[in-house]
Amino acid sequence: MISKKTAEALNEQIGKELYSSHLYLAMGAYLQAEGLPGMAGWLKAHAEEERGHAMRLIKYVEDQGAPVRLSGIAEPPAEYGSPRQVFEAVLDHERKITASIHALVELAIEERDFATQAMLQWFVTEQVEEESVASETVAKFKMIGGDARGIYLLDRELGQRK
Ligand code: OFO
Repeated sequence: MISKKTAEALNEQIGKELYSSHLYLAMGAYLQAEGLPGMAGWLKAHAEEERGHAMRLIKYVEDQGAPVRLSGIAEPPAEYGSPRQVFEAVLDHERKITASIHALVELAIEERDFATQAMLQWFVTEQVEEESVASETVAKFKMIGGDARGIYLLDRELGQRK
């Protein structure tokens, strides 16, 4: 059994994961409209992953016999200045999600809640991967600068994500 405070914090995290999914879907739609289907596909696949993160947390809260409470999902931005800005926003968002996961771990440690600590380890590892992929992509955009051929090739590369 998890504490009421932990259940509330996990429910908040579920809301954040669902917002991440929404955000990446909106970013994908923006890039599709910009004529970059590879980058759009990458973000849409990422949106699916975020939904998976929410589902993983929902299952854990259910398994602990605590109530699942879904909040409304805020409207994500629909416009960005450039494809590079989209991926900078992804990196920034993932850093915030990492901080949020770490705060959950801190709470679980404080409460000597070993099961929640163990469950959260998966998310701690996942966030390392998420930040690393986003930051590599931002680095590639910096290398390319405004070169249209570079953008075209990066679109193709990101489009290979399954
Ligand atoms: Fe769920 O990791 Fe990204 O946001």
